[in-house]
Amino acid sequence: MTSGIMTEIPETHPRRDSLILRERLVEGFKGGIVAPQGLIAHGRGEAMYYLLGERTTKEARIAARAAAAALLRSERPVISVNGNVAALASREVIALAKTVGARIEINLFHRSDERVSKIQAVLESNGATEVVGFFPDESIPGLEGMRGRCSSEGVHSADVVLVALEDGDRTEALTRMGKKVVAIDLNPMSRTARTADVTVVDEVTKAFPLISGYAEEMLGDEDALDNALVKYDRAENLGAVMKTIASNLGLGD
Ligand code: PTJ
Repeated sequence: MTSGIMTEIPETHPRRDSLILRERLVEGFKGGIVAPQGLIAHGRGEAMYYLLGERTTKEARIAARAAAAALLRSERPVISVNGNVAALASREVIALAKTVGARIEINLFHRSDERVSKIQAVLESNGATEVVGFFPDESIPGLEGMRGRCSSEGVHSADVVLVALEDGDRTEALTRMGKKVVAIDLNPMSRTARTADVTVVDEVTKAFPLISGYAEEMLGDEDALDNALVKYDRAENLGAVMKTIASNLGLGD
């Protein structure tokens, strides 16, 4: 869903990749997919990405391996999608869902039926088949209003939920429900990053293909799955990410 007036970005522009993501979000906003607040949330992500050196760190790779293993070991994995994720990474979400056999649930912080159906249309036009979320018939205890609604066939009955650009309240509520949470979040200090069982600190368009790649590589290899999970320690991983940021800021150890 585009308005067809995307700003042309020169091939040679040094910040081309970043500008393309901005354009996708602006298009998503104009098309009613992205909430206005989503544009601000992206700015926060951009700032964190800049501090990380705008690259995929070794820690993100270790976490992405563990994320892939958690999803492959799951009986009922669900990928939760919001407006920003749909605008930036619909195809990447669908590819991962197919690889690990996950359902996709649309879960919005600023929910409206209109936005849910637009996001569903975008996902389906990109090949998604099992999208739930339009009729949320269950609740996430501790989250009030529409924000706390979810689908019985999706998040409510999932054992592992992947969230990206997620609000800390929902991440905490999901872990209280006993879900294993895999998060993609560029801010290693966010509540989501510090609450999820596995946190991949990377840009969402990079993180999804990274997790998919590891999932394909480890499919059916139980030793590799064990190894990926044993090698990951969230506190240690986030600590190392913080050190990278400190070093990029010239703060040393
Ligand atoms: O579509 P809705 O209604 O569900 O609303 C979604 C937003 C994004 C508005 C909502 O979830 C929100 O307000 O998110 P927060 O609390 O601002 O959290 C967003 C987190 O994602 C922050 O920690 C950002 O650093 C991080 N982030 C932003 N852009 C990216 C990102 N992480 C990975 N990739 C990004 N492109």
